[in-house]
Amino acid sequence: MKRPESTIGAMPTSLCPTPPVMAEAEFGTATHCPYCALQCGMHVTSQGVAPRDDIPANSGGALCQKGWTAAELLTLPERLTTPLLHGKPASWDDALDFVAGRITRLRDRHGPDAVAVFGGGGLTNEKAYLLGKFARVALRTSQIDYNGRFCMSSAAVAANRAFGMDRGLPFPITDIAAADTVLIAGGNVAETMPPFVRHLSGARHLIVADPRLTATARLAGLHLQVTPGTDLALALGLLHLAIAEGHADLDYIAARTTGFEAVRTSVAEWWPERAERVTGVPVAQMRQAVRLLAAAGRAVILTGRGAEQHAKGADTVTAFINLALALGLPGREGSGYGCITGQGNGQGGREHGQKADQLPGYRKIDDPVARAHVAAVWGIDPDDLPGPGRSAYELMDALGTDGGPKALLVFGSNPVVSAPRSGHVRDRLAALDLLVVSDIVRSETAAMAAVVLPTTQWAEESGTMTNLEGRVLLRRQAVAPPSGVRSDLTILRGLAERLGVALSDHPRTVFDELRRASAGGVADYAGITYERIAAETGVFWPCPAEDHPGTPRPFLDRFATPDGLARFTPVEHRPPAEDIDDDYPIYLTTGRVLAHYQSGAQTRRIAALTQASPEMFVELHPDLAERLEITAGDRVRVRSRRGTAEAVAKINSAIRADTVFLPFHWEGANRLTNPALDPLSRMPEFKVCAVRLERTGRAG
Ligand SMILES: Nc1nc2c(c(=O)[nH]1)N[C@H]1C(S)=C(S)[C@@H](COP(=O)(O)OP(=O)(O)OC[C@H]3O[C@@H](n4cnc5c(=O)[nH]c(N)nc54)[C@H](O)[C@@H]3O)O[C@H]1N2
Ligand SMILES: Nc1nc2c(c(=O)[nH]1)N[C@H]1C(S)=C(S)[C@@H](COP(=O)(O)OP(=O)(O)OC[C@H]3O[C@@H](n4cnc5c(=O)[nH]c(N)nc54)[C@H](O)[C@@H]3O)O[C@H]1N2
Ligand code: SF4
Ligand SMILES: [Mo]
Repeated sequence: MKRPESTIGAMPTSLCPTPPVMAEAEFGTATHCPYCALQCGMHVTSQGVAPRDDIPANSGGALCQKGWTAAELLTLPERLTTPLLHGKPASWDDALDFVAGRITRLRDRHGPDAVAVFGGGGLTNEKAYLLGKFARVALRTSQIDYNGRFCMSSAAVAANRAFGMDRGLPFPITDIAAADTVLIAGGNVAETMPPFVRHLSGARHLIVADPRLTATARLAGLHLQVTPGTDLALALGLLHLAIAEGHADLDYIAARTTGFEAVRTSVAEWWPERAERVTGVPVAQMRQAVRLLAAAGRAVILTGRGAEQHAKGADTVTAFINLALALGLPGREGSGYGCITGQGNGQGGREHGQKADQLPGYRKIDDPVARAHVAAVWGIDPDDLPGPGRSAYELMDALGTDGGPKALLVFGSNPVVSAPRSGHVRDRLAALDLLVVSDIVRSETAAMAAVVLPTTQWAEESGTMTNLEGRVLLRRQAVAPPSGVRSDLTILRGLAERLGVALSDHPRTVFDELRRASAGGVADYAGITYERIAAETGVFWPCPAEDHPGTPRPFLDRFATPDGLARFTPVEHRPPAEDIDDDYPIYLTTGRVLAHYQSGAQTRRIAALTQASPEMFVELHPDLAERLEITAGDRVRVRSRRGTAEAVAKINSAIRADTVFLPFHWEGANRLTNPALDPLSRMPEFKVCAVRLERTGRAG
């Protein structure tokens, strides 16, 4: 059971290649990776990138394959450098005049909600903030949401409900190294954040819940091979066992929480055999997991998208938080619950107002006090602030319909590939009067747009990013952008100007305004300055004043609820929105591979990464393959009630025999996925639906 130190101490070389040798003098400007929420520190040099060793997330100089090849993004031959109007090169004035003219006409005819905005968790805090302000003040629309709805929303709901605050990791990532036991439910960090594995190296016991024996699960002493969509039952079963075996920390529960009795009653019927029947995880393994968590001096429970991207994701995360609270973990140094935030600015991107129901500082848009504060910073009447709008998929679903938006402006997302039931999303985008996309390349979504606006990217501009720990970082400009492109901030300023509203496009000015807008909110950035971030290698929010040290561990003394107590909430298991049946007898789950990022718009254009992972594959178990007479390399059609996808068969006993896996980095996987939404978070059920498979071509 106890893992030998050596299995996790060293990073497998395939996950983290050796750095190229680079002389000190050649180091360019210190910045951060363009991709995930680990936000590894890197230098951009004339020869590529080199890791920084002052950033704790990747201290010791780790980068993954995507990070090592990131400099190629700066010289992509397919880089957009001129605006496109109906597919033809146009001047900036012509493109922006056209967009503003169309917006004005649509607004006059149908009202301000005829124009919608879709943002992204990869945008800097400055961009996310300005996008929200642009929507509410310049467009006066309520119709804004972003791709974080597809990513972080279920964990956010659960953390807000339990702790009164949603900071992915409410502790520094380095705390994880000191934990005795770490449980990861539905996260594959060895592929999605390889340097994260270094922070697991101190943990003596790693437990991973995943329907696949992933690279991460291989590092674990205990792999709980759950049936897709059953983590809620797993967490209920684990809590039942923890209570039954006397592991509930009653002193902690009395001192720091409220609501335990109702939860205790609700898990009484989740005896382990029942949990085994639903999840497929043997009772003995559940018992072992509970004992390892309970025996640990320090223990950490983490969730990833595997547990969260379900129509019951918010309740699933709540069930894991209930388990953590019963064991007395949150708010104790070195222990706790955390969600592994995904996108580069997945944390900051969900705090400053590009979400349908939110204003800067993680304020609620329907809270009169929040509206008054933000309206004062923006110099408008609170009554002129729109109310909450539609969530991401509901917004996509309404495009071009009666009463739905007629125009959509996309900044930092490629929903044609990444949204659920993407065939339908394509149809809705095609029904728009106006689609505008700001991007660095002609993504699948940009290819549908009437207007494409070429923008600057990461190392070509400065801005702040908040990493998965809630540490606000400075991503500095390291190179000059190609001529012809404009930053998203300048694009927003240009459009707002044409609509009669003045906005600044200077990152630091925008950040200073964000600080004021966030002051007094849950995510309070008031005391954070570019100078402090540079001097302190990042500042943890909340940080209400310039002489405040920032808050690495916000829950040590009290939780962010009105009474300071964490809330237990009883939750109930239910089956997936679409279960398997005779017509569609196999579970489909989706996720990521090491070499590609998200919709693949960036990484599919990098030679080393497409070489490592050239095409869409479907992973299936040898028993299932034999039954379907499929052999490795065959071409396979995967079909759900919503569409079909073609893929190459990859046969692998690491996956459950009732489940197949598709990466979503190519257009296809999401034609199949089910847009059933979580009632609380509006997160779609990316991680489970029912499919059938047929062979369409032989290998070779
Ligand atoms: N290489 C790479 N890294 C990335 C990204 C990327 O696109 N590529 N994206 C970044 C972003 S935005 C995010 S959100 C993170 C995501 O990071 P992760 O959450 O680690 O990524 P996923 O591959 O989506 O899902 C993790 C695992 O969930 C498992 N899973 C599927 N269904 C279930 C289920 O029902 N229950 C359980 N317990 N597990 C299940 C899958 O088999 C998969 O191994 O990664 C970030 N890092
Ligand atoms: N089936 C399935 N679907 C999923 C998921 C899953 O696990 N399974 N995961 C979901 C998750 S967690 C996420 S986060 C989403 C992500 O999916 P998307 O929202 O599609 O994310 P990206 O592919 O990162 O899209 C970013 C786009 O913005 C461009 N870009 C990069 N930098 C900038 C910039 O500074 N400004 C502008 N304007 N553009 C820029 C990139 O070139 C790219 O085209 O996918 C979701 N979809
Ligand atoms: S782990 Fe994430 S932040 Fe670090 S190099 Fe890889 S993609 Fe970049
Ligand atoms: Mo994500």
